[in-house]
Amino acid sequence: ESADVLILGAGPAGLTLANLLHAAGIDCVVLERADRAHVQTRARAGFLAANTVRVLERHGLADGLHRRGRPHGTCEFRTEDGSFRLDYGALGRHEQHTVYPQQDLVTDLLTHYLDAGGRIHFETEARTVQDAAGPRPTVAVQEADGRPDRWRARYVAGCDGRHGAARRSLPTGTLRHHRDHGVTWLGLLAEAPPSLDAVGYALHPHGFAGHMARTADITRYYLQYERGIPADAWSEERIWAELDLRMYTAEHGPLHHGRILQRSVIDLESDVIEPLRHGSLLLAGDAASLPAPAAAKGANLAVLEAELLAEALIDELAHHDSRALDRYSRRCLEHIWRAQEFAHWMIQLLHAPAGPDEGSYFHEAMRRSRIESLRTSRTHQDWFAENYVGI
Ligand code: RFL
Repeated sequence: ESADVLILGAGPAGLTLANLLHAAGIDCVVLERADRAHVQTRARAGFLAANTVRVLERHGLADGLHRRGRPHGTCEFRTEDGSFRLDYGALGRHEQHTVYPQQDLVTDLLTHYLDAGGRIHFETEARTVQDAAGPRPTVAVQEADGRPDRWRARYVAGCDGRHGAARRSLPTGTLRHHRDHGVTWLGLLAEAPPSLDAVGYALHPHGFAGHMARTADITRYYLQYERGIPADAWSEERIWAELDLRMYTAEHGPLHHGRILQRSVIDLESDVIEPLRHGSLLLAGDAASLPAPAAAKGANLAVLEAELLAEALIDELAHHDSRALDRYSRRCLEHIWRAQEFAHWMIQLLHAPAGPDEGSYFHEAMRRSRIESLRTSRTHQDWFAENYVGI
């Protein structure tokens, strides 16, 4: 079996790419390890940057998020010293987020692609990409029934995330720049309406707590968590008690409590693959770079890179012009490192230092000063807003 472009993975990166290529008449197929129901219900990101919305609008993929997404432009910082709000939508470039659950975006992208006649194989796991150095790469797969198969292509788009086959198939010597920030979060989805009309970032001696709206009935919370402890170690009572404490509800009013629908442990790590192209194999989304979730950049980078990759592949396959493909890695890496730098800054802002600086008065004082600068300096606020929503 064959296609001009084999797309590994049906996440935001793979499905955006698939829609754009298919609309341009490029022969492509998506191979996805999971089944359709799993892909459409995997709750992860929720904050879409203005640029992400513009990309999706440009290609007629934004109907769902226009109907059900909600604009969002405020965050609130709470510390021992009090609280302040930043209307980031009115600062910097005056851009807002659109709150739209990732699984809804993925469902929209998938529906649009299938309605347009796009090809996808679920429950088909890519094992390895072979002969990527040359013009005839192949992908060894395992089908739903366990049968091995092999696909041929001219290009393989590795959009299969951080643990996918594309990364595994990179030649030895490929650079993977990795950083473990030494901080762990317990990520929670609560069956409870949002309790603030803002993204809440709380800095407490017990550690960071975060509040992010998802829908009218669902809220995402994060709690800084001890590394190595299983996700189910804390009872729901303990979780809500910690959230109440760290969000300073005594001063700022109660949180809506509710059932915890989902929990996961997230070690805050970042990495970047360089370069993102190896002959006929091109990486996009989490396969290319994992920005720590502290700055909500992952899904947004995935969509941005998918558009750049689609344009480059269309130039190459429809017009025999390979210049954009040659520039693809360099262009993406500029955005990736910008996002990485901001995520790193956010991690420093939200957490007491981990590792050798743990408990260091010097670092803690710098962190307080950084928060104070953000509270009082319009220039700093503009910079924050530009990076927070920007991509
Ligand atoms: P995905 O979404 O992981 O999709 C990859 C797809 O590839 C499939 N796959 C394979 N298929 C075939 N063969 C194989 N060998 C395969 N291996 C894997 C998988 O089943 C899957 O369907 O990657 P993509 O498209 O690059 O998209 C990246 C985003 O999903 C990710 O960056 C974001 O979710 C990160 N992120 C956030 N990003 C934001 O922009 N805003 C946010 O608010 C935000 N919140 C978050 C997040 C990530 C989180 N997690 C996962 C820690 C919140 C959380 C809790």
